[in-house]
Amino acid sequence: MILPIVIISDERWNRLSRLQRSIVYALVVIGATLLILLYLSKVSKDDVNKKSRSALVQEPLKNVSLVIEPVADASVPKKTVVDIESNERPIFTGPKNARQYAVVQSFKHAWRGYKEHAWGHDNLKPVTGMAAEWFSLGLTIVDSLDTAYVMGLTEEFEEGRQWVKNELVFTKNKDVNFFEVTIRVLGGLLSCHHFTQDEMFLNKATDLGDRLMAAFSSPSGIPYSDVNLGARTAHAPEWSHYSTTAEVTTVQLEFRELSRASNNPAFEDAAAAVSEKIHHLPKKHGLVPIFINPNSGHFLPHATITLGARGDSYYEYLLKQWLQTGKTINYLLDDYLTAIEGVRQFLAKRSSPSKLLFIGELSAGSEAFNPKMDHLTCFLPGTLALGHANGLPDWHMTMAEELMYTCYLTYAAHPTFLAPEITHFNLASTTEDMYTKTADAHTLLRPEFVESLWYMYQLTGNTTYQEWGWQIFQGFEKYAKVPFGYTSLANVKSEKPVQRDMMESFFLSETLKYLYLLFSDDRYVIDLNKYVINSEAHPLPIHKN
Ligand code: DMJ
Repeated sequence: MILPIVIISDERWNRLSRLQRSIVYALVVIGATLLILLYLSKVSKDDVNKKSRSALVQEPLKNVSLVIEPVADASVPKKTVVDIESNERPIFTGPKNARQYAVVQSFKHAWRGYKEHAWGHDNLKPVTGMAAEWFSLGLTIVDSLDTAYVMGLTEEFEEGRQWVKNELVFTKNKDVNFFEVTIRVLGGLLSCHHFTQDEMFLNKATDLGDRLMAAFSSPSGIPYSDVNLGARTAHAPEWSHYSTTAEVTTVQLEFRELSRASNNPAFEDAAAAVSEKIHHLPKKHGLVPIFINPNSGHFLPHATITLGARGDSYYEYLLKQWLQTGKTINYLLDDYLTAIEGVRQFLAKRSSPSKLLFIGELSAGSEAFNPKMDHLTCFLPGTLALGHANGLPDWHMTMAEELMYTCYLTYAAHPTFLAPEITHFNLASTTEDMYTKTADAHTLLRPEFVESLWYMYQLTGNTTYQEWGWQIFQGFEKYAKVPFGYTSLANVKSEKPVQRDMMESFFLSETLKYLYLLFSDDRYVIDLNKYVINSEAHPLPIHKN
């Protein structure tokens, strides 16, 4: 429309009559107006399109609250969880305060004793300075190597790394426990690989994973308990036809991570099939008997139901697998929510006279309630708090806080400030809420209580949990520290407990790692939005799916 002005020269323009010039002006004005109208109509159309697109995108957000309820449809969108990029891996720079420094000194003391007296063997007997063998896999080194890394102990880490690289082999003709080797050795190697990106760790993990796969060769796919790594064969334990429920359901985080890291889905497929199979078995409101037959694929009817020994980490791995896979596998969340409701209905009771909340058991055969709680059960408050932080109901957190306090009292009740292996509760006493039988009064310096303290501290920021951890750490220092390391004790009720002369690998792998993290000023040093921690305290990255 502006053409007339451009192409008409001055001379010709001057020759036009006033009327002709007015017509040209009018044409230009009309053209310009039409152009402006056309432009405006296009902009408003785009705007409408954009608005309707954004309305469509937001539509599924209306269902966000579904996350706290059992979700039946796998297609419901979930909150996105971000894969950890290599440049986002945490950098561990060592202790930052006196308490962390004290824990590092404990780790160094234990490591030095093990190095001098049992290097390359599974365990140290820290009183006599002898070695103890279990699987002949240098268990203490492999299990505690990522703790050295997290504590910033570069010298110890390098010593261990060299041993793994040069000495760790899986070719011995020897039976090992499938679950223990998976959580301690495979889990340890995978954490070290994730943090360092050193392929040597992944190569070792893959070799081990290949050999452990023999466990799945049962008729049902439910793993056998024992694997001969050298021969690549597997079988049930000598004393039974059954596998332990918590054992067969506590390998999935590790096998999945191995698949993701090695690009071989076979590991994840075999382990995930076990969870799926168990998902379809009948249960008591989500609660499972502690034995399962790898031939038939069925639970042992009327076996004990407990969140302690042989049951515990079944529940832990339901939640953690759901988190590891970016909240995309809905039946895991369903099973977890149903089970925790089952815990509330059948296992959670209050003691007398103080009404302390505790988790009891249903006895084998009769299913009668037994008011006893293993120290192992003290993993539960941490797991409940983790679920709550990921959108699960508020009463899960209330239960976590109450159980945390009960677990604390199982320590505080004794002159050693250490907890026994098992605590019994009274349901109708007027004087004592809890008591310890002599046969149950030992301690292996287990991690579950300090593990839960760390979860509670990271997820709430409440420093009371740090104070409780510090009190327990004093108990370890005063009663369990011996010249070559830290020893299990026979009786927490005695101020002069008999020393059992055994340092469990989980004391370095888990107990000291959780204490170190608990005392960190930066409570997100290992961020629970980015990591799931396996049952042996080895951090593994969370994936998108
Ligand atoms: C560890 O080996 C693991 O935490 C396992 O799941 C349970 N028992 C010990 C520590 O108590």
